[in-house]
Amino acid sequence: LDKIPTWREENRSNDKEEEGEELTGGGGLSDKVSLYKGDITVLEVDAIVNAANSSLLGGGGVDGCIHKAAGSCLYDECHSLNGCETGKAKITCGYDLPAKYVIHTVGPVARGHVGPTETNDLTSCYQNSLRLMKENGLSTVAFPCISTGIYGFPNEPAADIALNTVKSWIEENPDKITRVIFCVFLETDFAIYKKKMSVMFQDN
Ligand code: AR6
Repeated sequence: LDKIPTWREENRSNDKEEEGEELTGGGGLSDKVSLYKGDITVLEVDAIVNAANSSLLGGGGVDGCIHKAAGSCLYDECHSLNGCETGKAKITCGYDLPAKYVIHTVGPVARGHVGPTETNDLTSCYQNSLRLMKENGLSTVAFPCISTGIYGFPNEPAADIALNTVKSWIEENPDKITRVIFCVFLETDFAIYKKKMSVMFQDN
């Protein structure tokens, strides 16, 4: 985790290094979030979030990558969980992953449509994942862009939901979470998150 800069650190090295500007304090919102582009299965965090389906028995996309990297014990534990409803989340061990736990959440099947149901369900995915973090005393987590792949949730509104929900949660639970990594896989999502985070996390 030390290798992944916080949003504050990243923006300091980009913009302010040459000016030699001293940074004050810390502990702001931008110290608690990171934008990382790449494979979520390599991240050494307390928990990575899986964009699963309601069977929890694996599939394609990030779900397939996580099951492959975690090994068959993950499948066995998932098999014992009796599935998961859309918007809900369940936690398992991380097995062969560097992450200690996997939080499996089921995003809405949007197929390009964003209505109140899709919006509420995707918001619930982030909230219920963060709630499980809190209940299990975990402090570092990485989220993929839930529902934006096979489930077809448009990228831009999905990023708004992810960022706003996480931001509110950190503000309401300031002592619980020390780092949330937004783990994007595609260049389009990287650009969307970068633009939005620059506006939302300005205390750097
Ligand atoms: N690390 C991080 N992000 C990834 C990785 C990875 N290794 N691989 C893909 N992504 P998707 P969904 C990104 O389709 O839309 C499965 O079959 C990907 O580029 O994985 O919620 C499940 O079993 C995209 O940005 O999840 C379900 O049936 C994001 O992860 C269904 O897909 C989510 O894309 C869930 O669909």
